[in-house]
Amino acid sequence: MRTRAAVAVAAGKPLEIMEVNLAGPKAGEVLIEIKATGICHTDEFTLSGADPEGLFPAILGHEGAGVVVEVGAGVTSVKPGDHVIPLYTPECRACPSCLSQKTNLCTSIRATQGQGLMPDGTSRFSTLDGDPILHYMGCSTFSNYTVLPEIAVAKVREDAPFDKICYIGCGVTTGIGAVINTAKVEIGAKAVVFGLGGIGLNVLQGLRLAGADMIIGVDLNDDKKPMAEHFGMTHFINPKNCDNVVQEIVNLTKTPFDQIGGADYSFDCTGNVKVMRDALECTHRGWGQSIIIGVAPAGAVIETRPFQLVTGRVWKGTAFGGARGRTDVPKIVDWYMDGKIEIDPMITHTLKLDDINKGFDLMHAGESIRSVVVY
Ligand code: NAD
Ligand code: AHE
Ligand code: ZN
Repeated sequence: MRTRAAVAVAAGKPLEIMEVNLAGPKAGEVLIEIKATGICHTDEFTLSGADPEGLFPAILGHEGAGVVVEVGAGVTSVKPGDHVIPLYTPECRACPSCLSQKTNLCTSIRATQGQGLMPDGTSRFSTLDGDPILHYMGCSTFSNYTVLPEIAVAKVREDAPFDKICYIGCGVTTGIGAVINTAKVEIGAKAVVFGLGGIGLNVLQGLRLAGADMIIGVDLNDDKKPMAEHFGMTHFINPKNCDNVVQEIVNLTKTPFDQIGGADYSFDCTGNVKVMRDALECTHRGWGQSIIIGVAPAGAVIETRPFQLVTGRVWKGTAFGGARGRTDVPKIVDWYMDGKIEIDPMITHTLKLDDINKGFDLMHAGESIRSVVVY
């Protein structure tokens, strides 16, 4: 079949909207009509050329929602008409990682996914001249129709709006999951969130759900403050107005009883390795945990004095918020539909596919939280 897609033709170039060929689903695969997709900072990261795994030409996008149109041989868990959210972290329930119950990082198709290919080592997308176009993160939601492995779709309820729940395909689940699954934040905790964008705001609402007492937000952009307060931030620091962010956080978290100070938990949602260091070093001696969510460019490394870890701080990372997609994503859709979590205010812009590059411009200008493309 033919479908319209935004194609990343080369690093640093705007996406090109064009008709492409899409081959039907092979065994174990499903054809999905994407109804809506968010634009995540990770799409920008790959398009910019900073991603060591970035390959071109490719169809980016990994934060979608849509409807199953056709299933390949042997597919049993979804059928045409089912509403689904594509999963860049699949859940096969059979690989060593899934069976370990220690990680959400299913490894069954990771190698081909990183090469922009379906599990059989080929692409379903091609130009009208027949040249292959690569998949991205196994999802390619910047195409109106796409093919995914069955193990990489979460079936969700049919009354949930596509233009909101697409965000659960990455940002919402990543932010809330980092708090609940990875950090396991407890009631009364003091936490710091670095970067108050599409991920950071979801960390904030995760912290509010978990019952944190003090929620400090850090961002270079003062305009992020009102929305962050709406999602539970209790204190704001702009590093531009402060000599030493780490010391400021230590001071804020001190009490008459605890003169050491430091956050119980911190979260990096910037992808900046200097910020990651501050995020670790502002946590409490003896028990502070810092969770890296941000994705850093090729070649970037994190550093700190080992003494920071010797004295009990823990550095952790999280992908997709530690969520097991087929199991957890339908529950998060229920949380949204039941009003336990909010999504609507974070979707600041809704665009047509033809205007998708505007979504990247808005992100660069710091004017959007999430832009969503509706097909
Ligand atoms: P975003 O652009 O919406 O937000 C980033 C925020 O960080 C902005 O508000 C910006 O002003 C702020 N910021 C930038 N530099 C800063 C600094 N030095 N100090 C303080 N604030 C700073 O991006 P997003 O969609 O929220 O994504 C955030 C990061 O998370 C990206 O690196 C993205 O690739 C990554 N990410 C990771 C996962 C995962 O599974 N680990 C999932 C989604 C996104
Ligand atoms: N390809 C990059 C790493 C990108 C990355 O870390 N991706 C996250 C999801 S970001 C979603 O917005 C992830 O899931 N990582 C686990 C994995 O297996 O990719 C690089 O540095 O090579
Ligand atoms: Zn993402």
